[in-house]
Amino acid sequence: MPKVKIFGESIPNMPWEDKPADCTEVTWRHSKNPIIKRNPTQKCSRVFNSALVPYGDEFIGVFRADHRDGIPQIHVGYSKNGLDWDIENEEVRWVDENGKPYQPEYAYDPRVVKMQGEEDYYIMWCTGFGGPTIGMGKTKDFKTFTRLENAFIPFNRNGVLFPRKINGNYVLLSRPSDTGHTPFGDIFLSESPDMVYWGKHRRVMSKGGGWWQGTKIGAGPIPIETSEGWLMIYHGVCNTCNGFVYSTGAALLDLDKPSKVLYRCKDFILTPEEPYETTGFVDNVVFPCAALCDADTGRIAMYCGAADTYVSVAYAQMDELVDYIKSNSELLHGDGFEFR
Ligand code: BMA
Repeated sequence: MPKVKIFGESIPNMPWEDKPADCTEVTWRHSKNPIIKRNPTQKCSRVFNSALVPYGDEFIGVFRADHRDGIPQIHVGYSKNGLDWDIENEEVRWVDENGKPYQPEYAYDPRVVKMQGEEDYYIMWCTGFGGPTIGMGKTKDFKTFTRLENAFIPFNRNGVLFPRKINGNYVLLSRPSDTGHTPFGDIFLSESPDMVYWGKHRRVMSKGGGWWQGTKIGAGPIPIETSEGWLMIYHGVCNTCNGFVYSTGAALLDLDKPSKVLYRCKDFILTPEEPYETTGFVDNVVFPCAALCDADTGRIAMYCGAADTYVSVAYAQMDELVDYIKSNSELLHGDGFEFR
């Protein structure tokens, strides 16, 4: 049993490999990465920045797939082991709450969560709405998909819902941005009683500190609830002569007031190193959008987009990761600054 209690489900069939004996890092990569390669279906030329949930005793994924015209849409995929995926060639077809077709102009970087106490799985993505912002939808069966109101007006990205209501409200992390390859950005939090009206905005965490996260940061997988706080895995970006570099970081947020940062690891926990991360459509990108965590063993499998071209998996152990975050923590001015 892990020392850190995980308030989540048992996922005995999740992907896992033990840490290699010579590994000195807090995370390690799946030995057969990338698990999704180029051209996985006729229509999809590149699949990356994607998410999944356990579904029965298998897994269902929502994939960001860039089509041959370069425009991204969300595709559903199925897997028995979380590693070998059967991705549908046709994109998700959304309808509004009256059943009328309501297809996003483009859709990228989806996250998916089973909301505690509800039958619905919520999907969030970056949607075209006269500029990028947070699209929101739900499904019970991954066959019919209903769009909800967009959470925000443009420009915003990286919308990530917590897996349960907190103090009676839905809680959404997001990263206000601009219309292009945004050169700034902090993680904010907003609350809603009904998934329609969002308010009580708070700034959770600001960019800065270590240079790897000096340009912008954005939430990644659905936060994982533990006895030490919400584990928030996120991406941090630095700017270089050759463009942005996307690494992965981790922090712990207060369980009742998640706008309050308890610990924030000053160092990245994953950064582009392997060829599939350093070379692709966009070089030097590791972009986590989902994490499976087995409550019984503390095993974590992070699903990352790699170089805007592939999907890869990296592993961590909850106890070790929490220790690492706490013993390398450095809060910045602005972290939880506006929490009340
Ligand atoms: C961001 C998003 C991500 C992408 C990243 C690196 O702005 O568009 O989808 O992975 O840039 O290109």
